[in-house]
Amino acid sequence: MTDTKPPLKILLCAPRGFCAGVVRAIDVVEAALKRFGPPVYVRHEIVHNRYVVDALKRKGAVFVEELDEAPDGDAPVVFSAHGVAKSVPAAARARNLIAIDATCPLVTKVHREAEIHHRRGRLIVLIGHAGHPEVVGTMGQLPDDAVLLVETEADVARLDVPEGRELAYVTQTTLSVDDTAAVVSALKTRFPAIASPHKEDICYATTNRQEAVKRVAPDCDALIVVGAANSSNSQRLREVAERAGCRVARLVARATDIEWNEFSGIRTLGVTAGASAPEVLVDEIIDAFGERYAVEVETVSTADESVFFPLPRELREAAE
Ligand code: 2E4
Ligand code: SF4
Repeated sequence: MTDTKPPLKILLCAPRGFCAGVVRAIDVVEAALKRFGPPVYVRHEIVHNRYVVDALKRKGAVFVEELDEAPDGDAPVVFSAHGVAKSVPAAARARNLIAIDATCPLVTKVHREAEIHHRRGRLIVLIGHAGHPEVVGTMGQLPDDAVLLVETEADVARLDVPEGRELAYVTQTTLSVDDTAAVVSALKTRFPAIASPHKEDICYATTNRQEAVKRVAPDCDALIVVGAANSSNSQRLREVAERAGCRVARLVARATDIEWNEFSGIRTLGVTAGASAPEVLVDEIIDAFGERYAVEVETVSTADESVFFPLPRELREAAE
């Protein structure tokens, strides 16, 4: 039988999907389940992906939005990869809860940076998205009046900084590399003495995934980012594709979310995945295209990643 499906070239971005911080955060929940037994409470989605959350729920994890939804007693509470305000571990200590921190070490690095600048008397400018849990956590490292949040260049123009006050900036880890460069440049123009991070706060995984999309997007009729709508880094990948000239750039959680009419007549499709999206969902989406097209997959690699973060000490034995 001849295959009558139209041909489709899939350019598969590499790196894509899980980063070292996400692998560690999921492993923390698994190791806590092993060491303490279910239930293990998790404050906020451990990473922004329903599939991951549902899989952990089946193993005995219980997800809550706030610490006060977790009961008193021996069940541990894990803080999500996005980090938490200082008030959260403080409240856990006050209640004698077993608190386990799955904050990505690269988010914790930003927390410590902000703290050091604050101790040196600097006012902190945080570049990030208002209301995102990582931003709430980073702002919550310091007193309310110690951090000013900016999202755009226009926000920089509106900043109200007391005369003679020293400044430092830090950022959310999952921002658009290009948009952030513009905001940083506006900050440096207005406040030439502002202190910068030693090493960029946008993490290696965010940077590499955006770079790979930039490489493939100009060659694609459409691009799919596998990831959740509440995932900041995944949203940024979709924007990068759109700005790189991709006519159809969509963020898709599962194959059932694909609006097939948007993809009719395409010859080349880019595929990537946000840092919180498991590879099994990438496979699911490629298979769905395979049912409609004669698919040929080519991996386009723009960086090698070998970052690994060990588990928190108290869980290392349980994981072995
Ligand atoms: C922590 C920090 O921050 P974002 O919304 O992109 O989180 P997500 O859970 O989608 O990705 C993992 C992650 C966690 C990224 N940075
Ligand atoms: Fe950590 Fe970066 Fe992954 Fe966020 S995207 S969890 S900061 S490695």
